[in-house]
Amino acid sequence: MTTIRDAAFSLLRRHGMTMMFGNPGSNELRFLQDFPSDFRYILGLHEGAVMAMADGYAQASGRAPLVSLHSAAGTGSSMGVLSNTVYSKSPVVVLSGQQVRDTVGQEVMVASHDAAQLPRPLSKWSTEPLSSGDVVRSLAQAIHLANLAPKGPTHISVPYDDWDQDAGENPDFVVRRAVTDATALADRHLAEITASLDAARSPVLVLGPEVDARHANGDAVRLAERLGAPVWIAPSPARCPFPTTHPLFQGVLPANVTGIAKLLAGHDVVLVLGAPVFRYHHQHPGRYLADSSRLIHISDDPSEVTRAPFGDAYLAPVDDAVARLADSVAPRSTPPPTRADRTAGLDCPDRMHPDTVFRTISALAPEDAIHVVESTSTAEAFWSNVAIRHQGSFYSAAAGGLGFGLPAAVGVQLAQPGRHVVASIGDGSANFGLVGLWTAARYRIPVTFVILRNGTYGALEGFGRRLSATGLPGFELPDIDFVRLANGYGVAAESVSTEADFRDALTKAFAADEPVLIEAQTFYA
Ligand code: TZD
Ligand code: CA
Repeated sequence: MTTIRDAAFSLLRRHGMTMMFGNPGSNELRFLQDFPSDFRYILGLHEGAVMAMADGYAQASGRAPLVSLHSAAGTGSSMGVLSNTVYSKSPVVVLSGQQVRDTVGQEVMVASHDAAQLPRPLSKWSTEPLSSGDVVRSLAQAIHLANLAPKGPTHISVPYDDWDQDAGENPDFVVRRAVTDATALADRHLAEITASLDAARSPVLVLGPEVDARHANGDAVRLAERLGAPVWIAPSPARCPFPTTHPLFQGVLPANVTGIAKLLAGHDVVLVLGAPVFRYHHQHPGRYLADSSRLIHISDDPSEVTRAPFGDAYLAPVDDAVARLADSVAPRSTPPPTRADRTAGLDCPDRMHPDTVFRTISALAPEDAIHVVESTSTAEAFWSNVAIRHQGSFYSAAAGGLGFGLPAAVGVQLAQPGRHVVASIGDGSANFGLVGLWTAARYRIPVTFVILRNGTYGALEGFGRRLSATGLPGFELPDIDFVRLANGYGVAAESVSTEADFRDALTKAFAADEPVLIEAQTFYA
């Protein structure tokens, strides 16, 4: 007899989903029993960290992991991070354990009442199969949907007495079927966009996370160079789609209407590739775009193309579109644009400016290092100082939900064991995912964690000023000792307050084959 559990593991194996992140409870044990030796289970000590590790792994490997969570309480604990996962479009399949089928209606202990509903606004699809006979097919649907564009998290809740049932005579059909995304921009649409770009006096490119997710970075460079077009990264970036060292690179667009309209005003055609139009944050009412500009938007996401309030959109995969546009547009020779110079901030005697932290990281990290960043007030310092040259080199919380960065770095490092991962995390943000340190130590995952300790929720001070919100309660964070916290989780750590000491600490951390935490004393700037 093939059990539903056997069939489920065959299905996961067939889709290369042998990496599992989890935190178990009583409902999950019958699924996890006799754990197959070709699977790997990474334990996280809180579901937020579990979800972030899985999200980082999914983004950096391009492969969907399975996330095994306890019923309502466990799944519920993951949802802050899940708010990022749905926007980073990470293919993650969440499997929640459920009480015995016949008892859920009575709401016995650890039954999840209305389980499919629980993570619904934050997942692409969520289900609890109506019978044990539909578990394997439902799991397959969750896997296919997570992996089809736009990718994203899916959720399935399975009562634990289902796993030992007979899978019946058809599970092999479900296990072996393939579902392929065969969509591409039609030739006539390619010709339309090409004609608009060729007719443009001054085109500009705005690139989003999908370019990096689909490994279209190289073709984006080709397209920009053919057009001689300056390149911006779409606001609040979760990934880096273009080399920041390239002469056509301009920077990251600000997350407000008037700021973007002003920076794009001189361009008659704005081509947005693989980003929402736009993910604003700060309220600055105004016209979206100059009247003389036209915006063309290419994305594989029906929600993204339909919810945008301006521009003409094409629903298409961006890698194919960029590659073909780079071949089809007429080459032109335009002198490269200039980038405004910025003066770096100065250190205090016993604290570093964030510019110093990122300049030092960039100077000492290997050139293909991967940066996972969750340090909210230092975005400008990061983008002004850190050189990013390759695909898959930057990850940040796609919806700004803290608790992603620190554990996500652990998942990214698992996915990319050949590259160094540097996690630059604020002293506020770090506490939302600190338990990720334990997983890094437990499995010897050699991330370099840099905690920027400015002693405050810095970004909220800035927001407070913008919103003219006075008389706020204190946002200071004194007396958090990250060296002792890291040591408590089994991670070696030291605290530094000068550039020279930071250089020494980083050099040692990059040479180590285990996780290291550096608490960098900084100030809010
Ligand atoms: N809770 C969660 C889960 N996500 C959030 N984004 C917030 C609260 C609100 N929040 C921000 O948006 S930024 C921030 C908070 C609390 C402060 C982060 O402080 P930090 O970085 O020390 O990590 P800075 O550089 O000091 O701002
Ligand atoms: Ca801080």
